[in-house]
Amino acid sequence: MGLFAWTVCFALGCVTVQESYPVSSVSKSVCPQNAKVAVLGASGGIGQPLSLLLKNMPKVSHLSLYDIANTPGVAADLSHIETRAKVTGHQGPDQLQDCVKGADLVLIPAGVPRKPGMTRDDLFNTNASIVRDLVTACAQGCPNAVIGIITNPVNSTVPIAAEVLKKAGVYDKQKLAGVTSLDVVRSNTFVAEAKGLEVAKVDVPVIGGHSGITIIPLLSQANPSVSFPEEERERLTKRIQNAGTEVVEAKAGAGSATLSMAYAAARFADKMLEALDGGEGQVECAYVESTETEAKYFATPILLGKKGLEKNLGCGKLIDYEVKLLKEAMDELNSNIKKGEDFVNK
Ligand SMILES: NC(=O)c1ccc[n+]([C@@H]2O[C@H](COP(=O)([O-])OP(=O)(O)OC[C@H]3O[C@@H](n4cnc5c(N)ncnc54)[C@H](O)[C@@H]3O)[C@@H](O)[C@H]2O)c1
Ligand SMILES: *[C@@H]1O[C@H](CO)[C@@H](O)[C@H](O)[C@H]1NC(C)=O
Ligand SMILES: CC(=O)N[C@H]1CO[C@H](CO)[C@@H](O)[C@@H]1O
Repeated sequence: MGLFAWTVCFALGCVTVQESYPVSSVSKSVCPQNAKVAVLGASGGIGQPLSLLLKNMPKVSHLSLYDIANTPGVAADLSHIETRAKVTGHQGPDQLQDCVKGADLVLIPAGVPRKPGMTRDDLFNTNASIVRDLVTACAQGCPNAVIGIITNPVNSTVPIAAEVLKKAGVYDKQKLAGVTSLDVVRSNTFVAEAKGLEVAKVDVPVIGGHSGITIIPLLSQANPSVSFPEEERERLTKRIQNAGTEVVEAKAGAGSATLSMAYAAARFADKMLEALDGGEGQVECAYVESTETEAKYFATPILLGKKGLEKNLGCGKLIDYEVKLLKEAMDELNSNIKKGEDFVNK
């Protein structure tokens, strides 16, 4: 939402209401754009709360939900909420095209959890195949959409999505991202806690990949600037890297991070819709095709714009400790990326 202007949409069009302006500010219409947002995997632990948060966004005019199960129920439930987004539910592969057709933004939290007897490879292949098939549908139905991949392992599912889009001839690196916002959200929360800061004002960039040692929080670049004794910096870094496990253990068999992830994906979506609508200055860390390091995909702060993930803002200046983390992450990251690419091209 613009701070200095807000727009009320009447049946006849948009009216820009101006509030007190700083002298330099330019009048900007923030009439909600008519964004179609699709959630693929909408009935899941992340999909449901994410869909709820999206239903609450003024910019969303059509919330299109897809899953292989329970989508009619989730859609019916959300459709009773008194916000403008029209909600449609689509279930099963026959209805996938309808779901994604013409979408501006697609978020993918679809997956199948580990079942007894599944090997590591089975587990990888299951989500990998799901992402491959869902992105294949996007290539056909919404080739210009921004696609945010949430399904793990993100470090490999993003390269998978890229290969699929390349094969279909519609790949645009400005339109594909692994959603790593949860790493930033957690870093902001933990740093604010540690330093007694107001969390809404804390911003910690997180670079690298999206699991374990590949997650590299740049505490040295936190805004406002904070400093930690070496030991505390290490402890905090490890806590951020392993924060997913904290939730898994606390839930004791009942799942992993879903609510905080839904929040993080909604944060990504909100900034992206604002930027697609012409809003300036939206920056979010995301895992994208990159030339910042030797890893072909890498998360860094990205300036969002009308075309999507427009400008890579890079890693900034790292302190020695962060350089060390980066070195440790590189082999792992490179092999994850290759595994994703090989999966599509084998
Ligand atoms: N990026 C992140 O930071 C982050 C954080 C937490 C979890 N995750 C990942 O997000 C994914 C979803 O997690 P969850 O807890 O919501 O899982 P979940 O199992 O609760 O939900 C997954 C949903 O996907 C659906 N699904 C399965 N196959 C499908 C298909 N072919 N097409 C469409 N939908 C399909 C299922 O029916 C289910 O509703 C997982 O891969 C998880 O590891 C990512
Ligand atoms: C695949 O997604 C499920 C959630 O549906 C998740 O539990 C599982 O860990 C994911 N697999 C991998 C390899 O990350
Ligand atoms: C660091 C890390 O956990 N990386 C994961 C990235 O993805 C691969 C699959 O390609 C996983 O096996 C890794 O665990």
